[in-house]
Amino acid sequence: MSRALSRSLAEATVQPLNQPVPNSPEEGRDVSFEAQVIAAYGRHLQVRDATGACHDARPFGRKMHCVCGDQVRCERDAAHGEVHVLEILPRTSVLSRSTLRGEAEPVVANLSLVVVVFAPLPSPDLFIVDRYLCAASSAGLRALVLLNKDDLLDGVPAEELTAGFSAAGYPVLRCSTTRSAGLTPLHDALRNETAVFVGQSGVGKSSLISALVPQSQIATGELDRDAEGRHTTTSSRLYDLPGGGHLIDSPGVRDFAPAIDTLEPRSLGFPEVDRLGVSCRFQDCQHLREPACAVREAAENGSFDARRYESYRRLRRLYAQLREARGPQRNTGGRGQRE
Ligand SMILES: Nc1nc2c(ncn2[C@@H]2O[C@H](COP(=O)(O)OP(=O)(O)OP(=O)(O)O)[C@@H](O)[C@H]2O)c(=O)[nH]1
Ligand SMILES: [Mg+2]
Ligand SMILES: [Zn+2]
Repeated sequence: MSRALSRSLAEATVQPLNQPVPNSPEEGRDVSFEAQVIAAYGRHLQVRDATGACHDARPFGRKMHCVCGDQVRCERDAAHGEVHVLEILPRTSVLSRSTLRGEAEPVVANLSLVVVVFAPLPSPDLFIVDRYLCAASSAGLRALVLLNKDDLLDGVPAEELTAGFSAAGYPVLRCSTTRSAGLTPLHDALRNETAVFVGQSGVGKSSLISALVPQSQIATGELDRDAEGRHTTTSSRLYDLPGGGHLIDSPGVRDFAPAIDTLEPRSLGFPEVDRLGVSCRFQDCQHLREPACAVREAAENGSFDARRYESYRRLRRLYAQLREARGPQRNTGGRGQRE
């Protein structure tokens, strides 16, 4: 087990809900039980059972890919003092990304809301925000855009960064974790949701969760300082939100590509393209160079945010590259095959 994870799992036992199960005679029996994956670092998992007790666990079988939020059926392996995950129960939702080979990889499961966090610092990559929003839409999930560290805007109007997202129809909130500003509307938006915080490394996802879930203070122990002095979360972890709901912290990314098979092939998950595309001359318009393309015209006349349109074009190119990287598919069941 990696140092970071073993430390993070050890720290987790300090939390009130994360008490390890005491040894008991019953423990020797191989009893199957259901639990939720509350931390995932590759194949190292922590699961929480119905009594609230937490166990270190690992998937039984090479092909099983458990993620934070999964509901699973487990069995205690008394001989080795381990808990095995035997089965992932059906997921109500899954946020997925694409690997460089174009294969879908689940990131987090059974959530209701994706919170895409960005900040003035580190220098924001709004294309990453767009692509997370597309992944959320293709997973059938609601999404919220959160501008954190608004204390660092330095005179730049927040709207310059957020207007494209609002125009697309996404709720946008802004806050400063360090100044505890704007946290009440955020708390309200998260109540009774199971929300994942995603975004670039260093935008303040873990800080936000520490602020919203006071008992999670220990989670900052999970953060490693790299050579540049930046904090980095290495495993996804689920926290209980006081007043109802759950928040999942996730490791920051340098880049993100949505899973290509779940992306809606015409709009790639851009709601504006979906809306405007019905007026294109060609039904199979890809909104690039085709004549009488309502999407491109809207971008030219300013009624569709030009940066978001550029983001759509970039994702269209990436989509083609990833499909090529993956090669021909034997199974033609995916939505992406209908193109
Ligand atoms: N100025 C300012 N700094 C903040 C704010 N929120 C977080 N920070 C700082 O930003 C740095 C990174 O915060 P983290 O919470 O570790 O960021 P993260 O998104 O979890 O990063 P990864 O785990 O690498 O993905 C820390 O030094 C925080 O103190 C804020 O609202 N304003
Ligand atoms: Mg973090
Ligand atoms: Zn078009």
